[in-house]
Amino acid sequence: MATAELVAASGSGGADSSSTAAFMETYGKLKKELLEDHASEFTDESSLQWIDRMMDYNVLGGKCNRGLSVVDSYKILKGVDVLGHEDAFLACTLGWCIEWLQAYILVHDDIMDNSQTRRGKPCWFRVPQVGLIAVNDGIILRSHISRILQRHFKGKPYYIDLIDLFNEAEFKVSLGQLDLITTHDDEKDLRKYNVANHRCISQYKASYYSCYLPVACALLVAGENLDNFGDVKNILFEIGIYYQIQIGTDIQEYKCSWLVVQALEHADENQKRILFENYGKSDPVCVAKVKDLYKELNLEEVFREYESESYNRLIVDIKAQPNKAVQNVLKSFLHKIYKRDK
Ligand code: DMA
Ligand code: MG
Ligand code: MG
Ligand code: MG
Repeated sequence: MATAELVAASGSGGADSSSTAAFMETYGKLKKELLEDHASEFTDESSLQWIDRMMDYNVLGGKCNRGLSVVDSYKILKGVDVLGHEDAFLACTLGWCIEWLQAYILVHDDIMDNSQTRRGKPCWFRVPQVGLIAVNDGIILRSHISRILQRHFKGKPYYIDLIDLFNEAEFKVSLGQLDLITTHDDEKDLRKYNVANHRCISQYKASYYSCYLPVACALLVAGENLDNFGDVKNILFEIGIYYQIQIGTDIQEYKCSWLVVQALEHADENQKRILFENYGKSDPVCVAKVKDLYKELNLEEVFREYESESYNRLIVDIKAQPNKAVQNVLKSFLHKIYKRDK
């Protein structure tokens, strides 16, 4: 299941239609400002049109769960249902910065993975005339974030923290992307895959920018010092690890997925042999053998157990947070991601 579908399936998560409308409106404003900058930088109209189309193609089209989470989290921190105009704009703007970051990450990810489609459309680099210009487009999207932050946050006391945060998020994702190395044909070695490795990769690839970044943005706008929220970071990392499990459909791609590391933990020698022989092959017969083995090992049940244990532990950790508003932010986040039977 793709990331976006997954989160959509997990419920509204608190973003009502009016906050979604305000969020979309903010996109229009941010895009217009960026294009006005570009208009003074370019003499030729076609570059401007390129960037315009490239932004819409890549920044829009997802469910915006990460971005909307900034707004939700900020409302909860402030204890209000409706934000004032200026506050709403700042929260939406940071939400969009995360969506822009995601767009940049995915444009490059699809090239590296040689993927075909993204969010139901051809990957940007597959669009006629785009090709490897998409590498540069990714860099432009990343640079847009700096522009947006500069324009709207430069005077704020937390401006530098925001910049650090986005730099760190970008760096963490690129470290996570190094998992590609272990999928190379001459590097394939299932013995390198284990629970600890998997945790590390999903923390870098997903947790930091998908879970921690939205809440950290909201905390900064609320005037908090992130140094005081180390536990919050750890809690959001745990949520992110769970989140990443549900993203993976990665047998053919030889990914270090939650399922495969659990299979390796639970398999006997014979079952391990089946994994070693069939994992990471595109042949549907091999894929089916891996899936059958997952069933045989009852990984669905292993998952349910992990899910409820991890959920219960998180609830305890969240309740231990001294700040009630922060507890509520974390609970809201937890319930967006964990769609357990209630
Ligand atoms: C891409 O990872 C996502 C990030 C955050 C780097 P992936 O290639 O496993 O995911 P997808 O299947 O969405 O391309
Ligand atoms: Mg990919
Ligand atoms: Mg990838
Ligand atoms: Mg994938």
